[in-house]
Amino acid sequence: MNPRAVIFDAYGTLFDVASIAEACVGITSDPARLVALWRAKQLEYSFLRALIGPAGYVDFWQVTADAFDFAAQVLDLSLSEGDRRRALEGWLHVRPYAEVSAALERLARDGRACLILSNGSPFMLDAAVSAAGLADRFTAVLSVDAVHTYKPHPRVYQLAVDALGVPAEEQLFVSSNGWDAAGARAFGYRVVWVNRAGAPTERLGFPPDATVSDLSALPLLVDHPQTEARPAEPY
Ligand code: LAC
Repeated sequence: MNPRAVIFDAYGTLFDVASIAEACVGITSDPARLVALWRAKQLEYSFLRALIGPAGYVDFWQVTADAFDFAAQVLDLSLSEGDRRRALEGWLHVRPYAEVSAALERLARDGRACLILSNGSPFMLDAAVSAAGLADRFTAVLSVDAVHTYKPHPRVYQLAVDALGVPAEEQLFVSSNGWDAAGARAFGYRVVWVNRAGAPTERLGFPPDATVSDLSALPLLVDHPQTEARPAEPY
């Protein structure tokens, strides 16, 4: 593929959102269900706020707090302020997937710029990247907060083009979120979809250039222009 830079989505791609269940132990008998409901509502609110437009923007920390309160009410949880704070702070030390550090190290060794481009607000991203010990792996951590909207709005994908002065088609965008992969492809990036969960292909058009099951295959894919992982499934 030989891109000049590799742009990573954060949550679900580098960081395991399911690990936030550890911060919810003790507040519900089913932390995994709470986190699944929470994450789905968080994404829904981000899409809706982007559609509302500038008046609808609040940062991702607020979106995350609002989604938590909704999910907690669905499950009829009665929580103290301390419980709520502990759960929310789970996002500040969300665990990276096991293969992330080695994959980033390998990409950096080859001299490639690696960036994050995420819905996360800057302090959330900085905290998670630092807690994971990955701060020196990234050339830049870009947040949608700079443009007050959310993925998959094209203004977000423009951020990495502007930051690097490199056209989208010379960069590789990597996301585990199928809708994010489609948005980045529609914008013009080359795209790898990290289908960790064996999820069905999103019916959005704009299929990825390649699909991998985790990030360990990425350095090889990037270094060898002829190498393609499993080709994107036809629609
Ligand atoms: C992000 C969301 C999509 O990191 O998880 O941008």
